[in-house]
Amino acid sequence: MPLTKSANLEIVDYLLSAEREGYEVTKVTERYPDLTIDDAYSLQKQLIERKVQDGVKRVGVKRVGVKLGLTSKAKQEMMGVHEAIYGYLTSDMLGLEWEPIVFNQLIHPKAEPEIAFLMGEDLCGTNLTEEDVLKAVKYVAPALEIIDSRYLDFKFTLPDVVADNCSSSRFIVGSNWIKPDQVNLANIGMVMSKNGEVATVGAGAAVLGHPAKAVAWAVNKLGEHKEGLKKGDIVLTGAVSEAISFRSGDSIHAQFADLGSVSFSCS
Ligand code: OOG
Ligand code: MG
Repeated sequence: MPLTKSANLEIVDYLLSAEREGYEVTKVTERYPDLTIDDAYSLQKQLIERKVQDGVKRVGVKRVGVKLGLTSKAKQEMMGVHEAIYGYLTSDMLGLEWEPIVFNQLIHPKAEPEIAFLMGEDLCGTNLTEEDVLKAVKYVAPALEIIDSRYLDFKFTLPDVVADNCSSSRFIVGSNWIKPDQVNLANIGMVMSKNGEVATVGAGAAVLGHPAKAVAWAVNKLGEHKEGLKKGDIVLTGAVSEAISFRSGDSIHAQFADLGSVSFSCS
């Protein structure tokens, strides 16, 4: 049975309050065990619309791009969810390398090293390939995503995580923007360190074989809902290794071969 309008509103409120106030909540599927993936993507859309509407009244929150999740084996094994997902990036999530992330605004954050794309053209369709994606990408850059599931102990099922906008919380893009044809994105190696010690290693190919292939998957999925990527969008193509937890006082650094590095500290 589809969710009623009031159930939709209630779940969106539930997840948005948990994010705003920084507390954990039980999974949506505990109350709604029949929640489908389609219901979950619809909840995600309503959640982003609400965030943008509420934000306009306060600080002007805008949609700025799309993120992919669970595109790597390492992440799928880690979370016990074996399917890729997508969510939205909004302007309030954008962190800066020189501005510490404030730990007490978050619940149980983790950092993920990712390759970011900046779109030079709109891209919409249901049959697009890796090559189509690469043609529409203007620049690639190193990035760190901070995920912070609103669910208890960071545990969820596929519909839960989709409804929660794929655990999105913050993201930081490094300042080294390069043209996509100047690097072999699948071969790029990455080392992520916490407080100067190596924490995880990965490579561009970890993301469904090639980050552009992962983006083609997401665009085709978005296309089924008559949506797509827009010129100027930032796309986080998915973690190239496991995520690592951090807390106040920690600093995280991801070094990508050919792409340069990106880092943040947490206050
Ligand atoms: C879901 C989001 C995963 C990625 O890059 O794989 C993600 C989660 O693990 O909480 O953003
Ligand atoms: Mg991610």
